[in-house]
Amino acid sequence: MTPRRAIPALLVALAAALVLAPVASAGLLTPEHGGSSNADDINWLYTVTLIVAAIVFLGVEGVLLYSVFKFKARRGAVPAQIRGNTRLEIGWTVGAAVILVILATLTFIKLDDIRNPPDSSATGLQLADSSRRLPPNGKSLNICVNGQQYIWRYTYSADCGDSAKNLGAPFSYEEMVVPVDTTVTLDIKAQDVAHSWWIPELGGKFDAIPGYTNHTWFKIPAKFGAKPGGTIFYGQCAELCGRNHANMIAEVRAVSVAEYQQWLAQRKTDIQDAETKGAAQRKQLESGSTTP
Ligand SMILES: [Cu+2]
Repeated sequence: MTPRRAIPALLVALAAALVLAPVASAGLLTPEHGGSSNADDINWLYTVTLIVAAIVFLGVEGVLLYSVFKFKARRGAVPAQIRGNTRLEIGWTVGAAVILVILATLTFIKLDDIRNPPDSSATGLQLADSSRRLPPNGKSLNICVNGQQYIWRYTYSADCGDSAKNLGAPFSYEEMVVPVDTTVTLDIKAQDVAHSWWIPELGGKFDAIPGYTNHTWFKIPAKFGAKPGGTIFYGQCAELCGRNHANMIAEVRAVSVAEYQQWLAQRKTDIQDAETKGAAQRKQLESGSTTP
């Protein structure tokens, strides 16, 4: 390909990459949402800001293009000067300030809902202690999230700081199972290096940093738990944490409250069985016996 042809081709490829980049990781133009009210609020704020920015962009570009073509002058001609037009200058200063105040006000109103977890519904579960930010009625379910190179571990425990309580608590890797209609609070930690917990449809990214506990929450509407097996929300570690970072995926499976309780009980039994079998095997090996 000649350089003359290569340049337009490269420009088209660049434009396509820029247009398609958000599609790869989020919604078409706005953040993914629909799984939790905090994600919906983030999406709403983003959309409002995008619309205002688009109006400002089109307005400024429109005036610019209009001026360029309308007042096109020959070389050496002096265009009309608008410097010193007090009314115009006050107009665009006040206009910009008003836009800023409106966007800031909307953001602060929505931030409260994004940051503070809402109540669990009447049918939701209560399995958390009071060490973190809780919904107004204090009813929520807590799960400990631990980022490890290269997998997420979830411990289903009300108190993530108390290792004694955590010892017998059920756990799972990669897939977190949660009940719908329940405010789920997460204590997010990392075991080795910095990771980032991110399920796009359930809200923003939260850093998992060694030696520090981060908190977030989500509440999945009842409709997602209606079908057997529930609904799966997919995510990916969002912090470059090493060579297998790309494989550090995460899933949140939302099921009905009854299905969750059943799953949790089964999980407990399975872990206990595995531990008992492991202990028996170890004893056998240590005693030097080869018979099963
Ligand atoms: Cu990572």
